[in-house]
Amino acid sequence: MKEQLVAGMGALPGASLQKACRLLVIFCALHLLVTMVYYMAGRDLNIFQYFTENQQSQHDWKNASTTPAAELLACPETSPLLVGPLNVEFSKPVDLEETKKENPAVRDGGRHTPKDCRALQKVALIIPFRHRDEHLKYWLYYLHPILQRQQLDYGVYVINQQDGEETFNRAKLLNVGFAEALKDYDYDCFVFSDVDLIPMDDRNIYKCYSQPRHLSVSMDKFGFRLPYNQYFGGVSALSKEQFQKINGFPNNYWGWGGEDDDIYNRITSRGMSLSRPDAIIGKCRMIHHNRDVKNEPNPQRFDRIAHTKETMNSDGLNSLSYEVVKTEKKPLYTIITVNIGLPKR
Ligand code: UDH
Ligand code: NGS
Repeated sequence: MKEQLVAGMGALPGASLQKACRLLVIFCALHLLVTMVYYMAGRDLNIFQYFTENQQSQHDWKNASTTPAAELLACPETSPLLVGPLNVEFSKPVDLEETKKENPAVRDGGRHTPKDCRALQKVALIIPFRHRDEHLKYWLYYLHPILQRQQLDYGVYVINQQDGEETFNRAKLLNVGFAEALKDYDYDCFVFSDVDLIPMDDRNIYKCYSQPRHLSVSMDKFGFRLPYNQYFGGVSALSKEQFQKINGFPNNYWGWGGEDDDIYNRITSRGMSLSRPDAIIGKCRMIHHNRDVKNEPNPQRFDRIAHTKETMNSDGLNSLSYEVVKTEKKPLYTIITVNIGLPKR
């Protein structure tokens, strides 16, 4: 009895000691785990952001050492660099060497990639062009800073219709721009801009949306509103898929007018609609000029836009033919001079 009592009294403290030790070990393990988690988080927050923000994190992570660009976080949906309304005027002439100095991050050929984040879109800017050097200077002067603040991975392509007797053909030049830009880089978005249109607000983002985008919705020459609801002229943006879905733009609008209405018809006949900024963000200025020679109003335009549905399947990207005469990578843009032929008689 005495022995039992002694044994019993001795067993009690031993068991609680064991229990206490076990608790201590668990506590230490937990402490170690928590410390490690905080240490990792403090050392490299990117680990956590990668898994939440980056859907393809596993892929990027694996390739991080070989492709440094993939290590960058995706740029935010809204760039923090935007400033909003801009003062746009055309009184002082532009010196392109100065413009180049003011935009040191723009690479030859007019290419730019944000350095602190991975751009959400790769955008080719396509400008139809002939004999508008002064306008091009203003365009480059105003647009390069805007496009950089918009954090786009972009390139500027001026498609120059070869000098000669041919009538101007805006839409065909834009088709050429699409085809040529894709040979240069894996663009996923195409912004087609007249050379004489400058946005007055950098929140008008030169990128693509889920529907084809009309960007020049509020032009000074139309009293800062649309001239008509279906208007799609000036500046527009289509993703590669949207552009291919409509078989590109028409090739057979020679001279002024109607090609933008044809493009509108193509978009709606393929079940798409237009996306647009509001009339404040969409404000833009046009550089005033006289009518160009060899770009007289096209008398066939009304007949053509009445038949877009029938013609669009055989006139467009799938019937595009041209000859590149010269490609030059200038410090702020790539200029591609092309022979686009003559209207069919
Ligand atoms: N373009 C050229 N060179 C030309 C013709 C057109 O570069 O010879 C390009 C240029 O990018 C221009 C775009 O094509 O911005 C559209 O040209 P457009 O002539 O259709 O358009 P815009 O609305 O002029 O600029 C229409 C005639 C304006 C007459 C004004 C009279 N006051
Ligand atoms: C329409 C033209 C469009 C042109 C728009 C604005 O009448 O191509 O005017 O022109 N459509 C036809 O002629 C069928 S503008 O005032 O900018 O010269 O874009």
